[in-house]
Amino acid sequence: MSSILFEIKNNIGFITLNRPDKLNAFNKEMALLLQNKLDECASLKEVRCVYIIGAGKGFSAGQDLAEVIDPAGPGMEKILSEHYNPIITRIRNIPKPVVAAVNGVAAGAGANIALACDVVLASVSASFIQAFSKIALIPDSGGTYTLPRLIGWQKASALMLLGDKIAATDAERMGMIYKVFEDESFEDESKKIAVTLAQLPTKSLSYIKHVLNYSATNNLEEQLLLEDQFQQKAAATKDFTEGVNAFLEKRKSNFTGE
Ligand code: T3D
Repeated sequence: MSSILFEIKNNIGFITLNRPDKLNAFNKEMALLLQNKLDECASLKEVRCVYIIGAGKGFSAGQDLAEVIDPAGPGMEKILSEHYNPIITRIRNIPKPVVAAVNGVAAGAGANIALACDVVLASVSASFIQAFSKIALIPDSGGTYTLPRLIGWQKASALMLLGDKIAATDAERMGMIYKVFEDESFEDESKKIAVTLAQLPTKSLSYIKHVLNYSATNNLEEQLLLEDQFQQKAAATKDFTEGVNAFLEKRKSNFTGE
């Protein structure tokens, strides 16, 4: 069985992290396959949204710790540069929305991969752990960039130093994630959000994502210029014409993603 399952349905690329016996901890194969599937989603026009979930009861427990000490393993010096960093840059740069459907525990790199996604949803029994300090590592996979921007410096600092487990409902309250759903309805509700995203004007969504990527580092003037530039591009899409016509004709828009 592959460590990543993949199917395309309703214009959504469904990616399942599939090492349920290890709470979907990442080994080299799974990290490289995830990169590969994200590339496939980026290049296929029919994919207008990406949805990532874990198989079984967890989302992902981060790095497979058995692999780290395996002499035949990839080696500590390569794990970030070749496994996780390319996953995070792909998630941030793919010109389509990426949904993290956090169905259970998300720890270490597993948590920070989820938090790098555009819309983070969780089941009520899910949890988030910056587990790194517990094994004398530092947060990676963009965690030191993403988490303070999501929940503020103080909370991020405490969570990273202490490695506390945060329940999904607390994560939602802190602004770490978007929404929590009951366990029983989680897959249905999270997939509904992916379906909605896949029917929205994909190019404009990619421009929103691009402009947001810069908001953490740009000053206001730079950000206003970027908005101006990308608003021109959005206004030149077919979907903008369709959106305005649909509004004036009092009908539902039929966006094609162009
Ligand atoms: O080079 C580098 O390493 C740099 C990269 C770092 C990136 C990172 O992600 S570092 C952080 C790595 N992750 C962790 O430290 C988390 C380790 N796991 C846990 O603390 C706990 O498993 C959880 C809190 C996530 C969940 O606890 P619980 O009680 O629900 O489950 P469990 O019983 O601990 O785990 C179930 C099984 O999954 C178990 O296997 P077994 O005993 O049934 O055969 C456990 O060993 C396995 N598992 C869980 N996490 C990992 C793992 N196996 C390998 N690696 C793991 N990370």
